[in-house]
Formats: sequence, C-alpha cells, structure tokens
Amino acid sequence: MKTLIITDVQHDFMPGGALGVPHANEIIPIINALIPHFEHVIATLDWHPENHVSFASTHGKKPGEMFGTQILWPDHCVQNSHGANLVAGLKKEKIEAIFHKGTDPDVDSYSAFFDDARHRATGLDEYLEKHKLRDLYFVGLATDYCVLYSVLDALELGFSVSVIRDACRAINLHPLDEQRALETMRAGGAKFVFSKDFLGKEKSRSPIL
Ligand code: VGL
Ligand code: ZN
Repeated sequence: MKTLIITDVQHDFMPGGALGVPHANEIIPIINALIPHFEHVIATLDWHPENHVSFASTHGKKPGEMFGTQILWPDHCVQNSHGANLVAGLKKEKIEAIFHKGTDPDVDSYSAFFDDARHRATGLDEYLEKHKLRDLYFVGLATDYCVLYSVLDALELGFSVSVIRDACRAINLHPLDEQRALETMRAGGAKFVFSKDFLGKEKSRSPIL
C-alpha cells in the first residue's frame, strides 16, 4: 500500500527558522494536496535534546564548522520547543504515526530509520514491517540530509522507494548538494515522481523543477 513519509516538516526548517531551508514553505500546499492520495501517512520529527552533538553551540563553534565528521548546525528542533512542531499549515488529521530522530545527545541521525552510528532504530522499520507497508513515497526536508539518508536506508531495507521531487527542498550548503543527493538516491534504486503524477488535472501549486 502506498505510504507517504513526511520528513521533518517542522517550523525550524521553514525560511526564517533556526535552520531555514530555502523555499521549504512551498512544499506545504503540495504535501497537503498529496495526502488524500495515500492509504497511509507517516511523519518524522528531528527531535534533539538541548546540547545535542550536532549543535555548534554545544562545542563553542560556529554553524558550518565541523566536529570530527559531524557538520555543526545552529540549535534546531529542540524537543518540545515550538520550532520542533510540525508546521501549522500542514494537514495532520491523516498522520497515523510519528517517529522521532536525533534523540541521542551524542549521535546525530539524518535517517528516519537509524541513528548515524546505527545503534538505535527509531521504530519506523518495525512499524512498516508490522503493517506490511512496502511502497514508500518520500516528501519533506531536507533533500540533501534527512530525505537522502532515509531513502538510502529504505532502499537497503528492501522497500520500494519513490521521491516526490517537487515536494522536497534542499539546504544546499554547497550549491551541488541537491543534485548529488538526487544522483545518489537514483543510483541506489529510488524512483523520482512529481506531485502532478498523483494530482492529475487537480490544481497543483508545484513549481516546475
Ligand atoms: C536535518 C540538518 C540537521 C534534516 C536535520 O532533517 O534534513 N538536516 N538536522
Ligand atoms: Zn537535526
């Protein structure tokens, strides 16, 4: 059954937010229009404790600097803060389950399935297996981080994986990050589709990519 996975559509990732993703607000109406076309809808949340390892402030450094292999970010998506909430404009009624990632203070987690050290599972894989949901469609933020790593894990776990391209946005710390992420996902076996493939003649506000 077709399952929509709404990745990290949280206030802090909206333009003007703590870790604003350019044009992230544009995907909200697209996702809302897509939701009725899916049997199952799941959301993920970036959900960090204060002083998380991925926060530059934790190390007295600046966002964009490194801590080992970890890129450091501004403080974002702190558990139970306003910025960590799903965005107000997102239709939430059909979201049947929410999975939290990045909860370990010492390990970051871009993937919605496992933390980067692969020590801890979020429960998403188990949930999908239990409900026999094999056909996954990813939308959300950010194409070059959470979407990328979630898609790669989903492919490795044997799911059928599609990315709804115009319903994702990238951070693009480096201008080619989005393109590289898309190439990596395609090479791993992900399919690319567009919101118009679901919405048909229904008016979709998707920009042409
Ligand atoms: C993400 C950077 C830091 C994401 C999360 O969800 O793509 N990116 N934390
Ligand atoms: Zn994060």
